[in-house]
Amino acid sequence: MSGRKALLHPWVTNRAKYADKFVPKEVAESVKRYAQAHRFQKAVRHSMATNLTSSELHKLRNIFEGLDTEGHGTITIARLKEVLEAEAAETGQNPFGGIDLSNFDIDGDGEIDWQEFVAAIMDDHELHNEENLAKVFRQLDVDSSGTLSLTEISTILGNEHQFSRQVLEAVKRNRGTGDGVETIQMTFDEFKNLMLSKGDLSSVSKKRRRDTIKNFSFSEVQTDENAEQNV
Ligand SMILES: [Ca+2]
Ligand SMILES: [Ca+2]
Repeated sequence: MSGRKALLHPWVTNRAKYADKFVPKEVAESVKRYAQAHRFQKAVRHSMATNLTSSELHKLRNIFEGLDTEGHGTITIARLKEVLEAEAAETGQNPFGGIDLSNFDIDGDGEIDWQEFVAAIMDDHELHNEENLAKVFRQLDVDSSGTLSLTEISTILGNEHQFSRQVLEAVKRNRGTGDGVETIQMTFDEFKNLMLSKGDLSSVSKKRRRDTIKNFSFSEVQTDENAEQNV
């Protein structure tokens, strides 16, 4: 069997098995929006992924297993790329075309595990659901104060302590108060705005968007800026 056939063989088998289940259009759209989301949203979605009910997970599980053709329980980014290229060769369409696949890999280990996968392809209505947002907010609010502190935000962002500070800086600028990031507490409404904002922190810092762009070095934000310049 040639290398290419070896690649395609289990893939084709799985395609038959999961006919019409592989990467539905709405999932591809969801992933595209995910790729544009800022890191804070991705990190929260990652936490939220553990809260989905089993029927919601079942649908996603089929897609994941269709991609995890060797049954390792994880998908390498290289493998996902191969599979999508095979899909494109067969159907003429790459559902994730134009998306940087490293967006899936939150911890940067080169592999996409189940939770990272769920975070990326979770339906937007799950993300936008007030109840789900409240639930994940309560989980993040370790001391049950009803607000999120720098320490609590740092927990979900892992080692990106500087980024946690930047998130609270945006909250601070929007409020226009003198509180420092060490003492400022993010409310649920601010959290919701941040989670529902598109691609940058503009809804958190509407008044000073230019400054936000300058101070935040998100690649997504820079893309936004470039897009504006090209108009
Ligand atoms: Ca990973
Ligand atoms: Ca708290």
